[in-house]
Amino acid sequence: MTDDHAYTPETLVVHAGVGRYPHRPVVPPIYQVSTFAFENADQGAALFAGREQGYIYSRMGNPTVAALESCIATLEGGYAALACGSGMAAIHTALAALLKSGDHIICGDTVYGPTCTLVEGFLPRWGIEATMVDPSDLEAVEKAFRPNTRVVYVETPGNPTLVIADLEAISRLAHQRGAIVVVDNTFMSPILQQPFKWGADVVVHSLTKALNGHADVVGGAIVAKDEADYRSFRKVLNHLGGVLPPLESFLVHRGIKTLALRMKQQSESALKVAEFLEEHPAIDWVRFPWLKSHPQHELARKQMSGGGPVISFELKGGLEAGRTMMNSVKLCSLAVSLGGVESLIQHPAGMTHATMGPEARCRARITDGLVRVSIGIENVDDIIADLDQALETASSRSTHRAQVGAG
Ligand code: LCS
Repeated sequence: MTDDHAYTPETLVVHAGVGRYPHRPVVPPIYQVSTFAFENADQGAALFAGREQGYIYSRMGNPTVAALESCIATLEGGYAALACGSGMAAIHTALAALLKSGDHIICGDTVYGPTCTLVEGFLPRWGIEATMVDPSDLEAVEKAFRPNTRVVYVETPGNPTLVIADLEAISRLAHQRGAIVVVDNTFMSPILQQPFKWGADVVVHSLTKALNGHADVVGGAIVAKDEADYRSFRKVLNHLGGVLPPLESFLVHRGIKTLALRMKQQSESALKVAEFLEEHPAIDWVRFPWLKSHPQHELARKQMSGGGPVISFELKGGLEAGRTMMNSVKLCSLAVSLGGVESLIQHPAGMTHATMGPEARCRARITDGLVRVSIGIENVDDIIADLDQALETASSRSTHRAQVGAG
C-alpha cells in the first residue's frame, strides 16, 4: 500500500503490513535468523539504548514478525501489535504487564478454560485478586469493582456459551473507575468486531484460530491502543520471552489475506447450520449470536458485523446423545480449536473447559451436554448433511436405549 487512503478491511487483509524489502518481493520474506550484525560497537550500543531503530535479536524483534504485527494492528485500528507464541502467551504477557501484586481483576466467567485457570488459579499466587462475573449482567460487573480494580477482562462472544459482553457499557464502567478493558477478540477477528471502536483499551487474540485459519500454527497477539501501553507490553514480552517465530509469523500473515472472505462465508454458513439445528427434533437448544433466539441478539447486531463461525447446542438426550453425535461425524473432525477452514466439533466440559472444574463450569453456564461446533468453508449443505446423519445416529441410539430400558 503506498498512500493514506482509508482502505476497507477486505483490502487491508491483503496489503497491511507488507513493507519494502530488497528485491521487492510482494510478500514479506522469511527472515529465519536469530541475531542481526551491527555495523560497529557504537551502533550496537545505540540500538540497545533505543537511540537508533533496527533489529538486534529475534526475541526483541524480527522483520517477518514485525510485518505480521503491523498487519494485525492495522486491522484492529490499534497503535501497534505484538505477536506471541500462543494465545495464552499473549494473555499472560498482557496481564503481567498490566497487573502487579495488590491489584484486582474482574474477569468474564465464560472464557476459554485455561484463561479462567490463569486468572483464578495463577494470578492469586502472585498477589492479584480475581473476581469472575457474568459479563452480560452489567449490574454484577458494576458491583464487582473494588478500589484496586485495575483490569476488566472479557471474551466476547464467550467460549463456549457465546454470551456477549456489551463493550461500550463495560468500557464506560471501567473508565469511570480508572480501570482498563482487555478484550479477547479471537471468536470474531477484527473483520467482525473491533473492540477499540467501543472503548476497549487492549485486544488479545489467539492467532491459532481465525486469523491464521489453517490449523498449522499456534500463535497469539496483543494489540495496544497507544504507544505507552505498547512499550510496556514490548518490555514484558522481551523479558518473558513468549514470542512468535518468523516462519509462523509468515504463515499467519499469509492466512490473514483470506480472513475477510473466510469470515463472511463462515458466518453465513454458521447461520444456516444454526437454523438447521434449531429446527431439528433431536436438539434441545442452540446458541448462535445471529439467531433471533440468542438472548443478546440485538447487542450482537450492534457490536458485531456477523455471527462468526461457532455454534453451541445441546441434544435432548444430553451428554450421552452428544457423545454419540460427536463420534458419528464423518466430514467434521472431532477436534478442539475453531475459526479455521475445516469444520470441527468438540465437547467443552470434557475437553477445552475441563481444567476449569465443575463448579467454574456451572457458574459459567457450561452444561455437561453442551456441544460446540466451528463451521469451516466447506459447502454448507455438506456440513448440514454430516451433522444430520450424526444426529440421526444419536437419536436412534437414544430411542433404542429407551426401548431396551422400558422393555
Ligand atoms: N482465547 C480464546 C477465546 C480461545 O478460544 C483460545 C484457545 C485461547 C485464547 C488460547 O489460545 P492458544 O494459546 O490455544 O493459541 N481456544 C481453544 C479452543 O476453544 N479449542 O482449542 C483451543
